[in-house]
Amino acid sequence: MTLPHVSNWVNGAHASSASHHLKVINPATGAEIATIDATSRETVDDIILKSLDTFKNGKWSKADPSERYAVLSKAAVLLRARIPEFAELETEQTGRPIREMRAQLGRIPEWLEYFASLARTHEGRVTPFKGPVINTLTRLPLGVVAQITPWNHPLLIATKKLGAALAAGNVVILKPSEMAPLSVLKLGALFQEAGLPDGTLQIIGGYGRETGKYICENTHLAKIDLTGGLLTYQAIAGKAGENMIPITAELGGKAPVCLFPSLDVTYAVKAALFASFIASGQTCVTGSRLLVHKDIYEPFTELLVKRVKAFRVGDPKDTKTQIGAVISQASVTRCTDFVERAAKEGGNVLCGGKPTSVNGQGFFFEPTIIETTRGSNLSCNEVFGPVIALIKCDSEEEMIEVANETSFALGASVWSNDFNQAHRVADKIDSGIVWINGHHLNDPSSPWGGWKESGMGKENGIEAYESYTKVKSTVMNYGVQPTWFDDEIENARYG
Ligand code: TXE
Repeated sequence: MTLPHVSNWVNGAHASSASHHLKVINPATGAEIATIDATSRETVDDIILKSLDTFKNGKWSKADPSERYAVLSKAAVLLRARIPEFAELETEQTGRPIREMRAQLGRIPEWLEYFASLARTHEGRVTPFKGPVINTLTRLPLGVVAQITPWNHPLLIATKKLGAALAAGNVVILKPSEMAPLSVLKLGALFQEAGLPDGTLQIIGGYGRETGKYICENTHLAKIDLTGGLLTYQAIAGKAGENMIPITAELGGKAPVCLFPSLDVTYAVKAALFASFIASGQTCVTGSRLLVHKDIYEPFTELLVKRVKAFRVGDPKDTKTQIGAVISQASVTRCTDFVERAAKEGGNVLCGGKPTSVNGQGFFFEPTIIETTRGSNLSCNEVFGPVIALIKCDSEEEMIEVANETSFALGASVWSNDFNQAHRVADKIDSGIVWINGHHLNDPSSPWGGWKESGMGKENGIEAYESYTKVKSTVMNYGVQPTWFDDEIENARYG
């Protein structure tokens, strides 16, 4: 059977197929579902050079903000109308349950609406410059920017990044993950229908270590926006540094979920399930460390294990399925390795712990809870799968210490009915995002990004929009005389 091939989207059309292809696999069945281009360095360089011309011609980079608003708003309408189709495709290429994909995708047009509104309403500034001088600050687009996106939320992350970059007037080179590129490759035609000038959004397929690397090494880029692993950041940072290309990096995490005794135990367990097992634990903010106060630890653990054992692991296309596949065989192996090492370190596997399958196929891993101690491998390192560390803490102080003792600092949640305690703890947690009595909550207006090895810079919000602009300072003098070199002038102003 010949697989459908989806070529790059370049200059407003699907380009003719590249000489090398790569296969996209449905992780829930192991079946090959499509091929995409494995784009060569030569083609990447050519596309970026043409994109530079597109940026310079000003059709989008100098378009009136009201025009950018109109295009992005229309793209939101078009996207909203196609959510059911996109949700099915996301499920097919990621193995995530259809109920998750419908819920997640239902909100992504909001990102385009938000950034459309920012394009239309964002204002420059006038500084309090001394004297008869007016200083205006205006924001200009950066140029040709690269966006390197992952497989776990293919459309959400691409839409977040695109919204900000396009609203600000940039030309975008978008490289989706080779593991789940199909939905993102469909965005080109959608934005074209919305009125985006051809060549403003270029979507390029390929392996990260090849095509991704070629893109990030190109000297014409004005910014790189990566969501991916620390190793990927480290692989691109050197060259980008040499080329003076700034990077926004949204990397991994090891989010603590701090559960205090003022909580009803049933509620605390529901909180933990939600924090830990969305996307089979494959999100950067997965609540991968359950830090539970000793006063509720026993009943909490008993109920938690009961609920996790009852999860419906199954075919992601089935609306009843709660836990789908993980992305690849490599991910299954990684989960297995973490479980084995945790057991060797004295961890207690309370449930799960093994690879599994659905209808005898696919890459699945049993939802797993391992009782462990602070400082263990599982407590400190990211699994990016459904293997969750459970840690008993004796006090509020200990919980804060444990929460802060990994090299990551992206997301964290604090669950307590004691208002003062919730704020006190949230205040002391070292993390880019802290939720109180919530987890995973996300909004286009709310800056999203971590510190330490979780990355730098923000997605979402005015911060993301501004990170796709450069500031121009225009200083208009209406009174300072250029008398500096005149003879014997007192109090002449120089600066
Ligand atoms: O990401 P990769 P992977 C983290 C998480 C996870 C780890 C590995 O910690 O365990 O990353 O996941 C492209 N030059 N997150 O292997 O490889 C690649 O093609 C340029 C966190 O899937 O970093 C893809 O488009 N590009 C995260 C993108 O980088 C390169 C979501 C991400 O892939 C490249 C996913 C290179 N040398 C993973 N190598 C989150 N924050 O949600 C790879 N790429």
